Amino acid sequence: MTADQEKKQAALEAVKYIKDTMVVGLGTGSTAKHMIEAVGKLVADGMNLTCVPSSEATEKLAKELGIKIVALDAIDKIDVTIDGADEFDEKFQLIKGGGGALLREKILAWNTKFNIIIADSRKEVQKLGAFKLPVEVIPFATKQILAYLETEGLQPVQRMRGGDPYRTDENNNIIDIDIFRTEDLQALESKLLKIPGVVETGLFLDTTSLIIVGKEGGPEVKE
Ligand code: ABF
Repeated sequence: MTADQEKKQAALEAVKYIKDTMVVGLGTGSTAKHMIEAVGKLVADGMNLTCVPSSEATEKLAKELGIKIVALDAIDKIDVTIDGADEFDEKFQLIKGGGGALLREKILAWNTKFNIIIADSRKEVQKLGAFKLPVEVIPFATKQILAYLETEGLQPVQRMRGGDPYRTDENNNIIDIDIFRTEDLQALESKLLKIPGVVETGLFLDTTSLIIVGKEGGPEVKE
């Protein structure tokens, strides 16, 4: 199976957890795109869903598919959020944010009762960090944070797009860092969040309820 076929398979398995009248968090990325298209079909078939997008891109796609979208502050709690990931390990620790949406994704996950991650098999790793960890920072502090992270041996690189600094939906910058040699991810998360100007990291260490992985023989549901 191709990675995209695995992504679609995982997405179609995940939407089975969506029930009528639920509030659903919609993730971001190419795997989430398959899920959003499937949610569009549920809505077209008459399911009454209220959805909260994790990015402007997801909001645009959802609206094109006729999905009812509300802002996070319009609801009390999200019933289920389905989102992708860049890497996950056996402890359900994730790296997210390759698509630049980590802040709103983490806010949705924190406000969700049941978080489902959908992924192709290549996302499963023994140890997080082959994929660089995205860290969202405010532009005012970016240069100083880059310098500090360099002294910490994290090999920081500011994410660029078309020759300019990448800007998130919240108009922040992203710095990608190498955490492969880091053993204590909880300690790293705390350390990063203490740096003035750091808004959020792409480490999702304890938010995930279920991981669905697309596989040749059928989706693998990890609980
Ligand atoms: C999103 O899913 C991001 O956090 C993550 O970067 C992305 C994975 O991208 P894809 O599904 O396109 O592989 O939630």
